[in-house]
Amino acid sequence: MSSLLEKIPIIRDKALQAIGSAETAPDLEKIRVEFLGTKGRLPELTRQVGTLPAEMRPAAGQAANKALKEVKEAFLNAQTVLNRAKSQKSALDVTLPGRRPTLGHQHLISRTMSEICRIFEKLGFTVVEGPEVETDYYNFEALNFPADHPSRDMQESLFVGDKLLLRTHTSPVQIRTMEKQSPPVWVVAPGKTYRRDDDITHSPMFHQVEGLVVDKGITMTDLKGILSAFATAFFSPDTAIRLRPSFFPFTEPSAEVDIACVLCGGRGCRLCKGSGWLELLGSGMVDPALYNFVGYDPREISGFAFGLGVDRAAMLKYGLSNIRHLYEGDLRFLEQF
Ligand code: FA5
Repeated sequence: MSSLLEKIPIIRDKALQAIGSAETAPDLEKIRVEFLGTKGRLPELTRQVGTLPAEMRPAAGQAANKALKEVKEAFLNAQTVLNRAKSQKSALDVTLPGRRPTLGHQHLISRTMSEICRIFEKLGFTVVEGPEVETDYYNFEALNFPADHPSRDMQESLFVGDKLLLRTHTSPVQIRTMEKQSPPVWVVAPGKTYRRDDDITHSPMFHQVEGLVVDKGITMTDLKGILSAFATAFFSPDTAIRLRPSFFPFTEPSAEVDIACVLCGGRGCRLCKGSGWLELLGSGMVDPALYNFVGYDPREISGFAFGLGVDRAAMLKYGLSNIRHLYEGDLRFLEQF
């Protein structure tokens, strides 16, 4: 009995010392097998307790169980410490190649929109905004659209409620701005617009920049001068523009504005279908009927407005053949810009 009771702390101390000096997981495993394994030294002592006379067993059994428990705990602690050290070591492996953070950049549309606004800001315009969900009043009625105009039809515009629709153009911002401020007005309004359109040059959601100038003595010459200054700043210094008669319910007279073809410079090519010109935007002199809606006096002021397709401008500037490239989110395409 006495020799077993003496042996238990000796073996326990040996085990604890070995565990304390183990530096690697394999070392620790060897120690576990030697002291705690099925045929290990501590379970062997526990078995020997059974061979003792009955009166000696309780004290020896308690000592053996206590030693076994202490060694198991020390083993588990050492295992945790070694595992932590291993994972920290791999996290700090300075020889591994670094991970470069992927740097994003502005989408081509956002960049084009900002660039257009910056050019007009330099020409004295202020940037304003309006809602994308618009009322029939601002999108049509106050812009002089007749009640039976096809764009008021569900088939043409995207209605979201009774007399509530996704704006089909940025022109409602003209009315909202004139309601809020008196002349002189020199504003551009960038934003998203929506139509039931879908082909290689038309998208159901696209972007426009609206321009509105209302001031004393504004004429069509000012319209042409401003848009010409824009075209040379945005495309290239020798870009020519031309005005073609057109119709919009809210401008009179109205004009589509074309730029000289960005590919052939006006000589005629595949892109401009031989005409030498590419359509860029709609524009015109503000129809005096609009001034009635906002309380301006047409005898004192006059104005012009224009609506520029941002997607179209980006396509022309960067030679894109399909508007869908702008919306597919393909990084191979987007990263070129
Ligand atoms: C208008 O939207 C008028 N509000 C523009 C205007 C404003 C005229 C102020 C007069 C005064 P239009 O429907 O032509 O006009 O559109 C203007 C431009 O938006 C087009 O030249 C084209 O560049 C672009 N655009 C029109 N529909 C789409 C579409 N579905 N996808 C991409 N771009 C489009």
